[in-house]
Amino acid sequence: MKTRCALVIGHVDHGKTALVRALTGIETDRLEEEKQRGLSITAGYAHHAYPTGVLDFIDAPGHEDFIQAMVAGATGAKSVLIVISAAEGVRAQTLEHLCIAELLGITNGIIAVTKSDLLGAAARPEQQAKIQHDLAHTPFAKLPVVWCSAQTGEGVDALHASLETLLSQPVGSVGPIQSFLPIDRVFTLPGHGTVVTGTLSGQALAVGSEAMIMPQGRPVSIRGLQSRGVTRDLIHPEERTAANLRGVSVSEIKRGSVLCIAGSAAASHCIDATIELLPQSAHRVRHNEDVRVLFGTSSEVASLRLYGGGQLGVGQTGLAQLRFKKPVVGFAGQRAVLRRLSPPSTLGGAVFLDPQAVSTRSSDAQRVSVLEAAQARDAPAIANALAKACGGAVCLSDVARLARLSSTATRTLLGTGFDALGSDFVGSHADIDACKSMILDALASYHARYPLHTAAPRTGIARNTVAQALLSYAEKALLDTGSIRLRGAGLALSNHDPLALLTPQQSERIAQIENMFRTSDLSPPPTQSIIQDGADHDLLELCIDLGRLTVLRNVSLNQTLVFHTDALSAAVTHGVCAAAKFHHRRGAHRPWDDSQGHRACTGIS
Ligand SMILES: Nc1nc2c(ncn2[C@@H]2O[C@H](COP(=O)(O)OP(=O)(O)OP(=O)(O)O)[C@@H](O)[C@H]2O)c(=O)[nH]1
Ligand SMILES: [Mg+2]
Repeated sequence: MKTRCALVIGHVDHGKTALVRALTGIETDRLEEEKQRGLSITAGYAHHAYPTGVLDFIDAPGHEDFIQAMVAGATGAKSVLIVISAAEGVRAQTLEHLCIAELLGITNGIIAVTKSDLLGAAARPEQQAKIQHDLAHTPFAKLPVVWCSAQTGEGVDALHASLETLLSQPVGSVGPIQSFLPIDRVFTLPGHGTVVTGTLSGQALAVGSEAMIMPQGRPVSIRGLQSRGVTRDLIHPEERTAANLRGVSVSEIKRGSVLCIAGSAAASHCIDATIELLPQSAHRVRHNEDVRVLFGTSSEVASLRLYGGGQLGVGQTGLAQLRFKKPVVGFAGQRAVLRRLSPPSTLGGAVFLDPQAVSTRSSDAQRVSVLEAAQARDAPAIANALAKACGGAVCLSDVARLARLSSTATRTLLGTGFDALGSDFVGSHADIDACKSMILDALASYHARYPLHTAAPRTGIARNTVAQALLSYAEKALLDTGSIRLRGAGLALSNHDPLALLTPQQSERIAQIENMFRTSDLSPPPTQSIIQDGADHDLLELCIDLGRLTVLRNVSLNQTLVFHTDALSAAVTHGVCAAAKFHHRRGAHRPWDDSQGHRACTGIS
């Protein structure tokens, strides 16, 4: 069954509520105050079933004091029913509502010229021409026009016929990837508990789903669902939804909270966005200016931090970070309305690029590159821009969020230009190759500097701009191809051979040192008695690195001795443990421990 949600907008008192009542038989002004004042204050909800599907109507209040309620009502709507009084024509709030609908990306729909009973047939062509003239500069100029009257019922059938066509009209997808229900009402139903309502977007929502109330991060489960008063197991996107929740009380949920699938959204103080100021706005915005941001059912104050600083003039577009005073939750692609704080007026709109941004300097050029790629929804460009900002290892879920794609679709789009570095990280071939070259260069220069060291310590290899995940991946690739090898805890170029680099004098001296340890069997001399200078120390270390000498440390006596490896092997072969023998001789109470490995002898002198 097709469903569509139409936002009913127009100037105050032009007859929106009366027309919705005439179309659906449902009274949307339910508050006592609304009935007494004859004025809509909050959005009202009604629906009508057509042979081809069901249309939900969100009746927005027309008064300019209730713009916030109008924007909250617009959440989830994909079409507009523009209501214009035949007697008055286009007025200020008509234009402001149209402007907000355009900022929210809702531009398809129907124009109903209502209260036709107040205008004689002869005057109608002129009024229609005037209305079309007044709308000429808007994207709504070409929408079908239906004359009607809630009072007499004239044109209501024609309006129904026109509205039914909305069900089959395609609209651009600006929804979230997963189920996302901005909450517009919360109440307790006796015998059932907490119920929230809203217009669903993203994916279908099912009974039993493990969900979350955001930004509070409150886990809840969905006990029951209803749409238009009918109990359902599954609700589809764009349908009005009432969800009975387990695990949360009414007082924990605020207007502006969102019901979403657990783990699918995260709260943040910062949202990066494209900002567009209306050409007709009377005000420009300055870097760091506080503005009111209306999005979903939220209305929050944020400091508008323009990337590049300065100011944004009317009719201009720029990138900005919205810094909120408290955590908020949105989705990439979500549209928002920006309002001046005082006196309130609509400044322009925003399209969220990254709803989980972190606080960023406005001069950060790398972040601007990421956001420009996000504007184009170009997954490889986003990944490359992120790679520059985060050392080459890019979190796949970050790319997916910014590209507004699922992880699977993102991985496919990144294609063969990227390798998986770990469960959720990817790196470009260019960055992987650059990292491999960096490792090879670093090892070559280490070997040139310390030719007698068998390996370079790993800590010295990476520049701190390289992500650990990328480094590990490149290292493993070089090990797999045999370009480098592991030596103890260090790395070496495979062709590095310290013995081949010894001078004749060094070769002679290393043989002497080795021989002294070999002949002393299991009673090795203290190393201090053998080592004469720094050059000897390097040769001793080389013997240890090559495994010709072995370092053993007595933990409890805090002693370290060096044995010739042949002596230890012979002892083991003859069933006599060198360690045990030494243990007996020295009266040690703890076994020997070589857990520090060969390089542990670095401190011997
Ligand atoms: N003559 C005539 N009066 C109408 C018609 N439709 C509505 N009205 C009257 O116009 C007034 C305003 O109607 P509403 O439907 O409350 O207008 P609204 O646009 O919902 O007003 P807000 O929600 O406050 O912006 C009421 O007194 C209605 O009785 C119509 O078709 N013909
Ligand atoms: Mg009304």
